[in-house]
Amino acid sequence: MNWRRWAAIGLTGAAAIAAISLFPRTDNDARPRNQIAKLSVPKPAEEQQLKQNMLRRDVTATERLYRLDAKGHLRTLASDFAQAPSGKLPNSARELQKDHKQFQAIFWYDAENRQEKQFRRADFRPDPAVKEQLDTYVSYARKALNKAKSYESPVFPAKQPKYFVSAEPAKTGKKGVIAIMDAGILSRVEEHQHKNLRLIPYPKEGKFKVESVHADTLRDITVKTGHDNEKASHYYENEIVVTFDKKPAPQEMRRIEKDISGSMTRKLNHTYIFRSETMDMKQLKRYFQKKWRPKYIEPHYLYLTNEFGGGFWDGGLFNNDASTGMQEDTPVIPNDLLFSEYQWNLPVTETNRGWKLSKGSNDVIVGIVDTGVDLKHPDLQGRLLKGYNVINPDKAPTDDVGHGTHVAGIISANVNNGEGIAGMMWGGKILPVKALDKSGSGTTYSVAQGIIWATDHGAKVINMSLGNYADAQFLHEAIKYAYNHDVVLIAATGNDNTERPGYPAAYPEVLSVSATDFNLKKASFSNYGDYIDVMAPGESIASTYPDNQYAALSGTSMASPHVAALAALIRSINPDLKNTEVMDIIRKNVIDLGDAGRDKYYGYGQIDVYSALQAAGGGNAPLQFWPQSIQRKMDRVIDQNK
Ligand SMILES: [Ca+2]
Ligand SMILES: [Ca+2]
Repeated sequence: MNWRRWAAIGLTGAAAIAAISLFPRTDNDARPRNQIAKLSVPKPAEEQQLKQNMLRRDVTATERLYRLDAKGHLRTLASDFAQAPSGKLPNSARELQKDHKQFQAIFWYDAENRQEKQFRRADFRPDPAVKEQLDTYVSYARKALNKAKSYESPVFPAKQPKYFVSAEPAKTGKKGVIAIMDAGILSRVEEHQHKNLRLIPYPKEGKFKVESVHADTLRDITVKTGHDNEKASHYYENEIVVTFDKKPAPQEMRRIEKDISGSMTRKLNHTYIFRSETMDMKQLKRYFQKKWRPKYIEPHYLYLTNEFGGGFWDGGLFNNDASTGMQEDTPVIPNDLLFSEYQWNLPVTETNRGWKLSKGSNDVIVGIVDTGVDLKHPDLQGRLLKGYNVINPDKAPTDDVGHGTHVAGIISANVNNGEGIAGMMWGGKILPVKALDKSGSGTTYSVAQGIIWATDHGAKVINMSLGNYADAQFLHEAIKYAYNHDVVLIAATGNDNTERPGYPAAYPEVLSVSATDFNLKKASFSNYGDYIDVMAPGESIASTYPDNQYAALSGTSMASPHVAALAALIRSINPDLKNTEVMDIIRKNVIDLGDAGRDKYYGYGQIDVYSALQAAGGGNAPLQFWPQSIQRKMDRVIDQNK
């Protein structure tokens, strides 16, 4: 399997602004907002081209975010510089470099006093060939500061961009701050998206041999191009998942290991993963079926991330100087640097209005089963719990891909801290669970274990921005375990523009999320079908990225965390609601899109945070829930007084 991605995005800032203004909020307006255009499936060559375009847009969008972020930091430094007593340099350059290693060198430049002081990081060692270009751009930056103007160089060298130079003047005099920025994030996003877009058939990075079968028939297939991925489900060739009715005794286990010339690599309750040195999956299956009659047996499937190359959105949303008051009709506008220009996804989901009802409680824990999270990102500080690394339990759940960090930021990047982006929650805690490895893939086992671990460690909501087209019973067992423990489970549907149901999204216990674009239309890559519950924004979503950076990415992976955050906000405003009630509120309080009512392209519609929080109601629970709600409150009071 894999979530093959394609898309044709022709977006402009004007279109994005139009989408917002076309979107007046009128309560009880049940009319559908747009009709689905006829879906067309691109041919493999077109698809490859579309993916390449997406990748370019993704890198462009990230560069824009990156430059804006750098500019914000430099303005703060320039203002410190202007206010510092003469002859004294502020400490802030060194402070900034400590946790933002992309600021390779910072110069305090003062033309009037003919002074310049440089702070270089120890790891800043440009090639001699690049150095000349660097010196030229720094000299342009000085000239700009002499005229009290800003400066930004292009990224260079052109073939493999490593740097750019940026400068901001202090408010007074011919002085200011120049920075040499490391632009390595651009090649990192490009490399990352090459894998995620499957511009290569499948990243053969696993430690073991990977094979593919047709998702429906389990017939062998060979995946040669990105296009072949749609029907394929990948699994480990020499491994098998076996669930016994009764746990094998130690001597039986020894017998199995001898018979298969292999070993049991992992186990969870009655389910075991076996790896053989000599047998392939089919031989293993025959062996276990014949000799041990297990409860069920299936390949050890691989799950991959569901993100897509980004588009880019260009245009201001609203004025940052607007009132930050909390009047009924004024959206809350946080001061996070990238919010106003890039985070189109919050106003269209009515998140800002929703904050008037709840900003999220720290009692609510959201488990993110993914590639881990950048535990040191400044915009996630204070939001992360210790978490767990399923891949390597001795290590912290650090993100070596970027995917999980991006998902975490959408839910709960620090809001109104003047840095980066605003998450959808001001409060709330993230439980990072690393179940996908550095190639962005994980297995039935690792994902199932991640879900169970998160459930056992307090997660009230679990986000799964990952999937596979094969229905794996072992994963379904883990899903049911979490569901029966009152967890709200949210999953991305996949990016193949296909009706084929993906798992875990298509399990009935899971709220499945597809992606909308800037125009509130189904994103061209987004999967669809009768199992879709709701839509959320999934194109060019700005969020946190490893090493204290920000990136714009697209995919149903980016849509899913919007709904996870909404579930957590609902559980903050009304902790008495059961998981089924939370899911119901999310489905019933939406912006209807496409054909009237529930339809297969938009599910119930796009989430509406404000309406959903109103319906969840805290002390004023909606009528349909009040008997249960009152009963549970009474039970709690009785329990407390026992
Ligand atoms: Ca922030
Ligand atoms: Ca509809």
